[in-house]
Amino acid sequence: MLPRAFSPDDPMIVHHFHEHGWVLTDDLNQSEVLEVQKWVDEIAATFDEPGRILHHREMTDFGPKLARSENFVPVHSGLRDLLTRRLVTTASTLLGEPAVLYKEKINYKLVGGAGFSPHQDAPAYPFIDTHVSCMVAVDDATPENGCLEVVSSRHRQLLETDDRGCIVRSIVDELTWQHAPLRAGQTLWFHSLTPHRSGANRSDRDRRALYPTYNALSEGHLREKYYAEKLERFAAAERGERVVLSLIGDFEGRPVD
Ligand SMILES: O=C(O)CCC(=O)C(=O)O
Repeated sequence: MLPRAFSPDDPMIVHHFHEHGWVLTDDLNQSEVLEVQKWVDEIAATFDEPGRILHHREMTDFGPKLARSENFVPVHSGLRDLLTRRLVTTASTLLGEPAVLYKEKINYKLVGGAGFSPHQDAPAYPFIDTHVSCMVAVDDATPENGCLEVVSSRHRQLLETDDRGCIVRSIVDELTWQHAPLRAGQTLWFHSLTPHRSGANRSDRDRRALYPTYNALSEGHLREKYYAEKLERFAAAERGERVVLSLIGDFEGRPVD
């Protein structure tokens, strides 16, 4: 179990983040959670046009399901406000300098959805050196439905990776993994070198989460460049046994034929 959640304006969050590589904040009240759940439903129902919102699907034991949506901030004012105004304040506090949104995604992990292999995020972030991400729980996240698992205080160096860009097995086995269950509306901020992974959703409840990533404004506004690069690399990628969601091969989901 993770310890207490902080208020986002508690100055202690910086110390906790630097010491452990993650910090938990209480961000949304109950009515805001309901609103964010509605917004996420709206994104899931939005038609994906090339160059606009990107949806990714996976095959589950219950049929094809949505696995991820990204690049939705331009088309949704509520989520734009949450990710580019409200949460950017905490991102700036944690980075120690003004932050700007680099990219955003919803990981749906619907019932039967796959998990993510152990990895650090930094290798998946071209163009930037100073960055922080968070998981905003849209639904309660539990060990049964595939909440994040993190390793504390191992965010100071890049660990050895395999050919998918995930942490090699011998190191994974030595690390101390800790489940990070979240209540809907809580936010887990984590360093881009914090090792993390998650299991499949083996429960009968969906586990949706928002994941914005911020970079230091001093490095520039790179969001459009990131999505252009991602689309180019996706177009060149070969089809394999797993769905490609990221610039590293961390997602364990099966492709939909
Ligand atoms: O949503 C999850 O379960 C894990 C997500 C993750 O690690 C990622 O998207 O890099």
